[in-house]
Amino acid sequence: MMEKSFVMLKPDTVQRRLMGKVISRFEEKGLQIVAAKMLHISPELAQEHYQEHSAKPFFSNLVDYITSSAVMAMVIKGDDCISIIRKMVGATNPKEADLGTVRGDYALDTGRNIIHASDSPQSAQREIYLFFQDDEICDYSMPDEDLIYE
Ligand code: IDP
Ligand code: MG
Repeated sequence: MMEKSFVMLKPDTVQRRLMGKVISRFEEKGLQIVAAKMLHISPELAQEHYQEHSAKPFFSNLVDYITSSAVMAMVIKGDDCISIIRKMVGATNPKEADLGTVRGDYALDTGRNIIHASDSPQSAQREIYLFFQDDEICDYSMPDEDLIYE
C-alpha cells in the first residue's frame, strides 16, 4: 500500500554533516521525498512528538537532545514505506542495530541515534501533521516509476 512516513534527521546528523548520506539511502531505495524542511524544535513540540515517552527516565535528556540544534524533518512516500524505513533505520540502540542500517553504520549511542522514523500508520499520520501543513506536502510523479514499481 502506498504510504507516507515522517522521518527526522536529529541534531547530531546535521552537526556531523551526514544529512546527504542518510537522504541518499532513501532516494537510492526508490522512495520519494515529498516534504522537507530544517527547523529548530521547540520544547513544546518535542514533548508532544515524544509524548509516549513522557514518563520514561530518559525523557528530559531526549527533549534536550532533540531541541539542542536544527533538525531536518521530512515526509517520505513509497509502497509499504513505514516498515521499510524502520528496517533501514535499524534498532533504537545503535550497538544492536545491524550493519547496513543507518543507526548501525553511523551511530554508537541510544541517546545519539541520529534519526527518527514513524513506527506505524497511526504514528505517521500524527507526526506528519505535527510538523507539516497539508500544503507543504508535494505530490509529484517521477519519470522512473515503471522501473521502481511493477
Ligand atoms: P525509536 O526512535 O527507535 O522509535 P523509541 O523507543 O520510540 O525508539 O525512543 C525514542 C527515542 O528516545 C530514541 O530514538 C532515542 O533517541 C531515545 N531513547 C529511547 N530509549 C532510550 C534510552 O534508554 N536512553 C536514552 N535515550 C533513549
Ligand atoms: Mg519510536
